[in-house]
Amino acid sequence: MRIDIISLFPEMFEGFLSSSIPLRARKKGLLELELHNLRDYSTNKYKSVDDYPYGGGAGMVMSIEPIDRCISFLKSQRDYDEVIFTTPDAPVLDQPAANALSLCRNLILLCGHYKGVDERVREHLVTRELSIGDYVLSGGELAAAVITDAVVRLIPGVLNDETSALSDSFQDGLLSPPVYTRPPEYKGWKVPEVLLSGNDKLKAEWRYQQALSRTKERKPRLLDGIPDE
Ligand code: 6GU
Repeated sequence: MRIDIISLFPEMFEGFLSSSIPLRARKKGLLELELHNLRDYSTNKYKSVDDYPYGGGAGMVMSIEPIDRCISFLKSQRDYDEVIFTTPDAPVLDQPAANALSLCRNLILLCGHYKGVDERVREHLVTRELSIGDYVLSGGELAAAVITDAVVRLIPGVLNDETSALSDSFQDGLLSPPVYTRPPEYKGWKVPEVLLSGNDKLKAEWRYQQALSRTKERKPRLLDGIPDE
């Protein structure tokens, strides 16, 4: 997969990209990730990328021209499955959406900023909009990093067996059951007896029941599509 991130603050991605799963994916040759500084696509001498809003109101608006120039350049190099704009007024990323995006070959992530972007960008250049939750961040960069992480870890071969995405919370529509490791007792706090037994069937059943009751208690919405036991 190739992901092109267009941002006013590409340096915000450095820490994220030099560690963690995306780095692993890049080293394995499963991910190509390129950052593009929007300022490089500005044509005026001040390298400005924003302007005052028509009709007034607070804050600056990201201009269409540098964004169009950047996206057009990228599109001249290859076809893209989606041009995604990160903005808090969009549908919230969920696991099914991450699963679907992980099947794409080429993605553009455009990070929103200031009071927003000229609406014509959303109308004509963007194919999809995503938020990561109902709160406001200072910019779309952290959201783009979250989306990238959620998607990249699903690319086949990025994770190894132990960390396989197939056993994630949400992936089978259930939260993960609680987990324990040695010692079996610490300060009198005990690991559930059933997990210390040799009975694999019983242990699997326990894990499933825990996953189910956890989901019912904490995120019942996830059970909407799943028939009762
Ligand atoms: Cl995508 N952008 C911003 N600025 N804030 C957010 C967000 C995105 N998602 C949640 N909050």
